[in-house]
Amino acid sequence: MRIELVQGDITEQHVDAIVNAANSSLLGGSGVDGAIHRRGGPAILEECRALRASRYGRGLPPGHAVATTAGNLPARWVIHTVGPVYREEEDLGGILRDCYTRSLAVADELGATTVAFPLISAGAYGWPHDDAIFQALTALRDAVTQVEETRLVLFSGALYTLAAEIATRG
Ligand code: AR6
Repeated sequence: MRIELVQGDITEQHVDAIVNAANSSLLGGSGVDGAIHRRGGPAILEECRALRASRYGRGLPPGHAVATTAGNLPARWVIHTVGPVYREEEDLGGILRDCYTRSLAVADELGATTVAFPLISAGAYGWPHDDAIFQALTALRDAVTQVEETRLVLFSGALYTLAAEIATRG
């Protein structure tokens, strides 16, 4: 699987599936979640509500992933995952890596071969940027999947530069 670093807005990515850094409620929020629902339109929220009613009445747990349509976005699907809230006193890196791995497993079920990820947990959920990038790259490099191309979409130039540095460090 090819891993590309891209600076930009995930809602503009022309890929089979984009991943949303959602919260357990699946009912939207700020950050990348807000942007996806705003640009994707109400179809995504309707499907999220249906998923809550049918399968996730108690919420989607951190580290899990589930797909909906992508509404008006250029992608075909949105894969919603919930990152862990950062806690210095607890190692939750495994749950953060699960977000990437399980999103790719959902992509495999859908038959998606190109997938774009945001930097999960690195905004409202407070994860230190360098470790969020490290965990993302580790999970993507270790993944066993049919997906051919993943893009890690960095929202700012500074995050992109940091990711490029961490990627070359190995
Ligand atoms: N495209 C790409 N990346 C973006 C975009 C965008 N349009 N918008 C923000 N980012 P966050 P989290 C970056 O807070 O930390 C929501 O309210 C952002 O700069 O979106 O997992 C949810 O509902 C940062 O680098 O997600 C949850 O309640 C990264 O995306 C909570 O926030 C993740 O920041 C999830 O928090």
